Amino acid sequence: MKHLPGDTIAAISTALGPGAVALVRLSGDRALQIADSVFRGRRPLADCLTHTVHYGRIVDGEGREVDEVLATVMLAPHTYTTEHMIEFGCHAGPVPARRVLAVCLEAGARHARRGEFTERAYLGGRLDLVQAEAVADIVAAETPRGLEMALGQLEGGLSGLITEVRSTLLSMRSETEAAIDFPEDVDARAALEAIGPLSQTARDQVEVLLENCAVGAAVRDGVSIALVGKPNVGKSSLMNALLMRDRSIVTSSPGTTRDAIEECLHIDGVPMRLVDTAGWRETADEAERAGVERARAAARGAVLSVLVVDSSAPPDGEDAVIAAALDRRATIVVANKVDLGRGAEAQDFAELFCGEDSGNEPAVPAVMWVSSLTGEGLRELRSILAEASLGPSHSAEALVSNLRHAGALRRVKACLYRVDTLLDEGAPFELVGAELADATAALGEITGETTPEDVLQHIFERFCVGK
Ligand SMILES: Nc1nc2c(ncn2[C@@H]2O[C@H](COP(=O)(O)OP(=O)(O)OP(=O)(O)O)[C@@H](O)[C@H]2O)c(=O)[nH]1
Ligand SMILES: [Mg+2]
Repeated sequence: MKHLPGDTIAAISTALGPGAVALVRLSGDRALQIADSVFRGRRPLADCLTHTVHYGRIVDGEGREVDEVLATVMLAPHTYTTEHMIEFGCHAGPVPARRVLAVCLEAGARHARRGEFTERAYLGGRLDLVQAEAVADIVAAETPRGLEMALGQLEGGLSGLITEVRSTLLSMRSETEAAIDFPEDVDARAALEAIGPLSQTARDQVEVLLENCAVGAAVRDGVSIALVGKPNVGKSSLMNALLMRDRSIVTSSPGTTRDAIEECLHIDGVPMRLVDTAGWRETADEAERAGVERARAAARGAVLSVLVVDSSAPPDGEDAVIAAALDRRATIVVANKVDLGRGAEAQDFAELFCGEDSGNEPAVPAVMWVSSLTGEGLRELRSILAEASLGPSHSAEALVSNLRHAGALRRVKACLYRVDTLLDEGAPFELVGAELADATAALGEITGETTPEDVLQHIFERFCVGK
């Protein structure tokens, strides 16, 4: 995978299309030499100071002018790739940038593969793999919150936490190795006493990272929120009010919505996928029954459920049946139609989720009084939805949004549980050592120390050419 010295790459680094400036980038040992063979300015770029900008023209092999450019000189090692880099700022539009790139290629540069500039930053040791992947996420970020998360990872927040886990593993390994290598000097019981608590620490650290996985994925892809409830309580009206457009059909007859209707929405930079569902009820109508089945499935699949009830009447057995199918820790109760009055206390709705005996159990869902018709209470509901989607305690930089990272962390966790069992059973330290070696390797795959070649290829293929 290591690139050959002298292999200098070039690519257009800006999107092709109307705009003011397009960038053609060169990186590698011969970047200056190749640039000087096509650039005509007051002096050769090789004679210029690093991180300076110079006006000039690009000419082709026959001396014909190709474009007027600003050349930026950046000398190794303080560059994006850690190699010598030149960037030509050309006139935008597809033709000038392509022609400038073409003359650079004729002069000896090789066209860069997708993500090859970032790959060189990784190979040059400037970014670890988590940070390189964060670069791809920054480019792909669709919300301010997603961008914040990717920037946090680029600055090394996640890598820092992983380093902590690694150092705990390292301490465990050195204790284990000592017990293996010097059985006469190391008391087995003392070794066990040292390794046990470390193992607990490592498990806790991995657990925290894994908890953040789900939130990270939510920040990137949006949490799914199912709107469920009896027919006619105003689920579709609420969906439309939150979306601020007429997406779902609303009528005064119960059983209007038959299918699950999904729409994306951003609140405070948090992406969400709202699902309006059919009202739950026993029915002989085949299509409606299928709709109710989909509603149940939507509630099971959603990260969060919003149980919509009619605020103007006390909750009844039908509401209770629906509540029983929901996870109360992941449910918000919306008492809709508050413009018609409050037919019950908040407590009565919250108690849909508590049996007689469990009245003082924690995690009773919040009850929000809302009117989809007048808009009352919608602002509060929006902020509750955003907050509940993220959980308040998650710092953006340490969110694990990457499936690859989550998979590796789960392998580390499995190894640590096996270590515990081995310690309990008084198994030979060699077996413990082997598990710890596996855990360290799995962890190293996240930051790139032990990532297999094909995985690396796959990661950099996510980038565009020129990044
Ligand atoms: N006064 C009042 N009426 C509302 C409110 N929200 C909805 N409605 C009315 O209640 C009726 C049912 O609204 P929908 O949004 O279709 O109810 P739904 O829960 O989607 O019903 P199904 O799709 O049949 O399950 C309509 O006549 C709405 O205009 C509200 O906040 N206040
Ligand atoms: Mg509806």
